Amino acid sequence: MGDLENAIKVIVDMFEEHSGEDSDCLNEEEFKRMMSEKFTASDYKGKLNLSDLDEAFDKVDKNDNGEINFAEYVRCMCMLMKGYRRKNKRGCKEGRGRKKGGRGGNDDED
Ligand SMILES: [Ca+2]
Ligand SMILES: [Ca+2]
Repeated sequence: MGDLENAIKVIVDMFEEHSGEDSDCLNEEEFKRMMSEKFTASDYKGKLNLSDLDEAFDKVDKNDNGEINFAEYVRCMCMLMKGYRRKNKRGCKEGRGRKKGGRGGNDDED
């Protein structure tokens, strides 16, 4: 399996593994358990403040229904990837200092 396929598999499987059989969602408890098991590094602080799982849950639960569905989970993974990338200061060199386009330094919103 290629690296990308493997990464996708890990992310999807992690959702399946933690969402349980009650519903195709992560409830608050399931979400918190997953985060504390899977994110041991404390430096993912770009978008999600993982030191405060209550806050993280509220942030990820976009429609405020008390559960994380797959779409919200995927968003969460995107936020973590952005945070990881920011942490490692990776990015297009050409992009640095660019002002036009309205995305300069703030890709937090979507
Ligand atoms: Ca569940
Ligand atoms: Ca939700």
